[in-house]
Amino acid sequence: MEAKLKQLQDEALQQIEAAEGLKELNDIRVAYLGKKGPITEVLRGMGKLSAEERPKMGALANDVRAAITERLEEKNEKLEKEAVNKKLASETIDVTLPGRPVKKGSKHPLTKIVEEIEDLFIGMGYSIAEGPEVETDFYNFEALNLPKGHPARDMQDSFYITEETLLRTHTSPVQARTMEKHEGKGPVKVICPGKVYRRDNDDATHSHQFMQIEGLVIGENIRMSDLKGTLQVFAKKMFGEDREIRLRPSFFPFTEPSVEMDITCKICGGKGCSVCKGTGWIEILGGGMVHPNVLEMSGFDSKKYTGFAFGMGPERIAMLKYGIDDIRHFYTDDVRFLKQFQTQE
Ligand code: 2U9
Repeated sequence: MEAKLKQLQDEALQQIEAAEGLKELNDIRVAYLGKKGPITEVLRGMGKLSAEERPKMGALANDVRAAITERLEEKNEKLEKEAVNKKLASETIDVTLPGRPVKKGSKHPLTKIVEEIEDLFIGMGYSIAEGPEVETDFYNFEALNLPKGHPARDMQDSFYITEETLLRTHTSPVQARTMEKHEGKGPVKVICPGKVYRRDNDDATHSHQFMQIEGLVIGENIRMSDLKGTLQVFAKKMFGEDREIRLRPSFFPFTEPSVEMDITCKICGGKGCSVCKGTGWIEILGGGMVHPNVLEMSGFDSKKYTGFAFGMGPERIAMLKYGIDDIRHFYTDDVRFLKQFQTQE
């Protein structure tokens, strides 16, 4: 029996030594120390031994069990440590690896131009005013000296929503609303940037939705020369100090007198080319003295107050400044176009 116990111990210790995993080790524990294991079996057979041998064999069996248990625990600890280390090694993060590059977007060229124009006028003391894109007939037309029956109110030219509401066809209703808020008291000095809508067929120079920036100054003794000086500063800051301007008589229902402003063509230096259609001049905006009817309609006394207004299309300004040949580039979001205006911001 003694030899049997020793042999069991040797076998068990050998198997424990060779065990490669925690499951295998547990199987060995169950096999040797479990209720149905060989050591339990040996102990059961002790009844057959003499009274002298019994305590000796009992002690030996307990020693064998203790030796196997101790080795099992040691090996268990070792295997657990190995398993943890293996897991840690497989989950290691190399913090020295370079990060994935983040693609940076940038402002849309139209946004940049609008902000540039806004900054320029803010520098001259203007505030920015905004208003709704869905407008009433009154603010979009009536208040701007475009009474019912005026050709510009043609259903074919505007996106009507109901008989009395439409998508604004210009940003002028924002100025009309601003004047109304002033309750007949000047001065007023605002620029109004925003989207406008017209029922046009889209082509290289037309878009059913585009942007406008309009300005309005109302005060006592505001004169045409104030408009001319303001627009001259704007043109030179926007296109270069070497540019000259000229004003031509024009017509708008909301201004009287009305003008259109040209700048000298930089491409041909004034000699005449395809961009300036051989004239040496390029039209960039319109303006004029606010029509007395418009002043009165928005609560200003036209005997006390005068004002000037102007309007421009930032798409056209951007097209001239950067040599863009098709207005649709601004709205089709082609990254090849947009990337050309990418700057670090
Ligand atoms: C009020 C009074 C007067 C705004 C004006 C223009 C002339 C003009 C066009 C240029 C190109 C718009 O973008 S465009 O299509 N605009 O020429 N706009 S005077 O006059 C106003 C506006 C509001 C209360």
